[in-house]
Amino acid sequence: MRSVEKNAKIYVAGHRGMVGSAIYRKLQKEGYSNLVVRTSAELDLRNQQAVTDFFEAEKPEYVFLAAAKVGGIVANNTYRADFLYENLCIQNNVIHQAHKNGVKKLMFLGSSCIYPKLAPQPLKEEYLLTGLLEETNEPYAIAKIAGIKMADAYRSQYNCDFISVMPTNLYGYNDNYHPQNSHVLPALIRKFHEAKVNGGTEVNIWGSGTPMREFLFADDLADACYFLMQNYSEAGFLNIGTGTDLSIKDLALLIKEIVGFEGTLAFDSTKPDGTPRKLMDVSKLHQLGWKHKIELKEGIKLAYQDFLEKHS
Ligand code: GFB
Repeated sequence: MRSVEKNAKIYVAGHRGMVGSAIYRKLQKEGYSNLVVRTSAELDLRNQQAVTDFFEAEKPEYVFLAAAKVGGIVANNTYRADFLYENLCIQNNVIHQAHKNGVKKLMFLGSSCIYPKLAPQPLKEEYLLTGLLEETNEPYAIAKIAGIKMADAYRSQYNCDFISVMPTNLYGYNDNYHPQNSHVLPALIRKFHEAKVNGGTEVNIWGSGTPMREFLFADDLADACYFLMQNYSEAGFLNIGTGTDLSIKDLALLIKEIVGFEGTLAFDSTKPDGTPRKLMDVSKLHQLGWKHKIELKEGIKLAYQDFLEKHS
């Protein structure tokens, strides 16, 4: 970050996840040498005392809070209590200790699911809390909204420079390919690949295929986070996305083509569609001077290559 000397102590919470590892790689590439990381086995961020001890010992100057319990629509709808409890614990502990230990700047990462299910599209930041949330991920959304409000409350009461960013649906290196708990894009990469190599003739797509989704490559998100840590210090939050979306059916056809599967698609109406659309308005981000670089087709090819290297 321009205003930060290269040996500033920066803590990346969640550095093993898809987002945290992308941020960690970006900071290393930019020449930051004093990076602090802990695996979840080394530091359970749900444990208040453990987080207190960690911050008192390490005294990081900057924090990227990319650690969270995350998952796709079925995971969110299945583990509703876990998504609420664990994410509230993590962000309460990290944000509070960042304040108590004089962290200069903290970035909280949320998600586009914080918006009302039927808000006007594209989603502007001011639409937050103007309507009912999407039922399948309401616990996670409530936790992330609480994180935004907590960062703002610490800015108001303690003058903390804590910022929040809301990425759209993400994919990329180190994604989660779990058959039930993953997000749609990695799930379809895995399904089409396994059908191709196993001689399958049909791939099951959850829902109707009609919902629209926007997808941002995680390395682009990391670049945006690096940019905003230098150029954004306000209450509220900023959308981070590409500003374009496509239907789940069209996404499936694109992944089918890239993977080289020649069978057919079947749509499983027993699975939820979730919110019909959640396209983000990224004009504020563009006005600040940042725009994504990796387009969807190229990104899917990169993600598929990463999948092949790690899972086959
Ligand atoms: O990515 P996804 O799980 O989450 O699902 P959301 C997006 C759409 O893809 C839904 C459909 O309409 C799914 O029914 N879909 C089709 C599939 N086939 C599949 C499949 O094999 N796996 C999955 N997972 N979906 C999440 C929120 O919502 O978005 C999280 O639940 C988070 O909290 C995340 O906010 C970014 O985009 O619907």
